[in-house]
Amino acid sequence: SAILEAAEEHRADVIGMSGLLVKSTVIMKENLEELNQRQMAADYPVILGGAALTRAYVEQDLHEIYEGEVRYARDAFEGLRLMDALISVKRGVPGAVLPELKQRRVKARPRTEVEERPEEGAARSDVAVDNPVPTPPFWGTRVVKGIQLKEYASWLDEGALFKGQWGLKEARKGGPSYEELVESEGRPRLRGWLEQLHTQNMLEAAVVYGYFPCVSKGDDLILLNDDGSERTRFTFPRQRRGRRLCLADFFRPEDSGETDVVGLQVVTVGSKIGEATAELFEANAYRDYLELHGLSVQLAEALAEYWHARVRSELGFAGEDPAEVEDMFALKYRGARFSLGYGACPDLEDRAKIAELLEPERIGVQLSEEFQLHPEQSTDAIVIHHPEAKYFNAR
Ligand code: B12
Repeated sequence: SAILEAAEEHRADVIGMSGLLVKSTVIMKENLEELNQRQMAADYPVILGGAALTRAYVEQDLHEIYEGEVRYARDAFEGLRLMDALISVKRGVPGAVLPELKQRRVKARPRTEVEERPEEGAARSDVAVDNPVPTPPFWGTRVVKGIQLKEYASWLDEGALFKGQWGLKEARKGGPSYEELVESEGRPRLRGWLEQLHTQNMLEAAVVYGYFPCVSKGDDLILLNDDGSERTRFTFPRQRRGRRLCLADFFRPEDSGETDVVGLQVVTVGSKIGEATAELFEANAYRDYLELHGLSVQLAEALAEYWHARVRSELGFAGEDPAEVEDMFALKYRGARFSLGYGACPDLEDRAKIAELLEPERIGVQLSEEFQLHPEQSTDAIVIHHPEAKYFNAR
């Protein structure tokens, strides 16, 4: 594979892989098996990181498989410590050892991708079935291009950007506080970047979205054709305890004789900004890379949130929106936007159904075989208008 070729070419000491989606953890496992097969495991210690991984999965499950060293890095700093240790061991520095693996506790695995069917006859939740069903302004799909940054910039979640992406935090007691850092660094840098994005025309925000007639049946959401026949079907997992929620419950049951409406959307901020971040990375301008990449992904999220607000307005209940943007991020509006791969709808394979319905190629977005959207700064969602629809974990 490309990774192994690059490792050989650059005579790498260690191979590092990053997994953002659960799917990528499966690919990592295959890569380790390939290293075993090619008898390269002894030459290449591997460090793994990323949101989709857990320490247990790497240091227990993958450790059992891989014939070389494989370690988990929670963040870049742990990655650096591991690098130091691995290199010292390799150079034969006296007394050099790798940090010990964490003790095996319960057998933990990453969230499985295999669908677990609920037991037969699992009861529906108590979600109301008499909520009003709004009428959409049109049925089918629409493409919207040329959305200006000023339209969605106010939807940027500064906390997620500054803390989650830029890593702003109080460094030590007595040093500047988070709030001070936001004022002195966060906001000025953000303003600078946004201006640059604007003047260099680096954002190409576009949306494809639509409204589809639908009903539910058990754990299924069934999208309908004009003549009422089935167009496509999503099967969602149901909670095994508590309220026994399932996304299907937020839609009118088939036997009610009524039809409901579901919104679907794919948004992207385009590919130019991804190219710009790649250039910064190539130029070893890591701080700028990290900032711009982090901003670009949060802008994708902001665009998704902005468009969801548009959908609420088109469905006629934007009047219930809270006044403060922070309350928007806390989901204090009617309904919710569920992205595939998250707790209530974990199966990334379902993204193919959204792609088929919305044809995001029309805004330059492709779904890869690993069910990832390209460009990276894109996200899809199922928009549900039911007042009780809020995030939950189904597995
Ligand atoms: C921001 C975000 C987004 C952004 C940007 C994603 C991106 N490409 O960066 C946007 C809005 C675009 C997005 C979209 C999606 N996302 Co998202 N997203 C996140 C979120 C909230 C943060 C990720 C992030 O950027 N973190 C900041 C970076 C710097 O951290 P990091 O990647 O973890 O890396 C650090 C460490 O892990 C470590 N590390 C990472 N790799 C490596 C490698 C080595 C060698 C070392 C040493 C260290 C190391 O070092 C880094 C610095 O400390 C996570 C949840 C979470 N809290 O992690 C979900 C998450 C990754 N997303 C998720 C999902 C499902 C999606 C979507 C599929 C949703 C959808 N249906 O549209 C899409 C996929 C996008 C696509 N193109 O197809 C899931 C993935 C789980 C899964 N089922 O696979 C997550 C885990 C959320 C969740 N809890 O379910 N997402």
